[in-house]
Amino acid sequence: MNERTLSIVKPDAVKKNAIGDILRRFESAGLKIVAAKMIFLSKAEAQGFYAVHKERPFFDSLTTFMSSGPILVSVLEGEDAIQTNRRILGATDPVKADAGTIRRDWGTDVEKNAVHGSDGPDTARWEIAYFFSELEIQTR
Ligand code: IDP
Ligand code: MG
Repeated sequence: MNERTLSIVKPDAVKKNAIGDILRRFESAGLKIVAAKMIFLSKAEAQGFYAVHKERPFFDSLTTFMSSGPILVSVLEGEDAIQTNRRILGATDPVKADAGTIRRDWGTDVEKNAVHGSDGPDTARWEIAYFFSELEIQTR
C-alpha cells in the first residue's frame, strides 16, 4: 500500500554531517522524499512530539537531546513506507541494530540513535501533521 511516514534525522546525526548519507538510504530503498525541512525544536515542542513517552524514565533526557540542535524532518512516501523505513533504521539500540542499518552506522547510543521513524499508520498521520501542513507536501 502506498503510504507516508515521518522521518527525523536527530541532532546527533546532524552533528556527524550524516544528513546526506541518511537521505540517500531512504532514496536507495525506494522511498520518495515528498517534504523536508530543517528545524530546531524547543524543549516544549520536543515534549509535545514525544508526549506518548511522558511517563518513561528517559523522557526528560530524550526531550533535552531532541532540543539540543537542529534536526531534519521529512515525509517519506512509497509502498509500505512505514515498515520499509523502520527496517532500514534498525533496532532502537544501535548496538543491537543489524549491520547496514542507519542506527548501526550513525547511532551514538540508545537515546542518541540518529533517526526517528513512525511506527504505524495512525502515528504516521499524527506525526506528519505535527510538522507539516498538507500544502508543504508534494503530491506529484
Ligand atoms: P523507536 O524510536 O525505535 O520507535 P521508542 O521505544 O519509541 O523507540 O523510543 C523513542 C525514542 O526514545 C528512541 O528512539 C530513543 O531516542 C529514546 N529511547 C528509547 N528507549 C530508551 C532508553 O532505554 N534510554 C534512553 N532513551 C531511550
Ligand atoms: Mg517509537
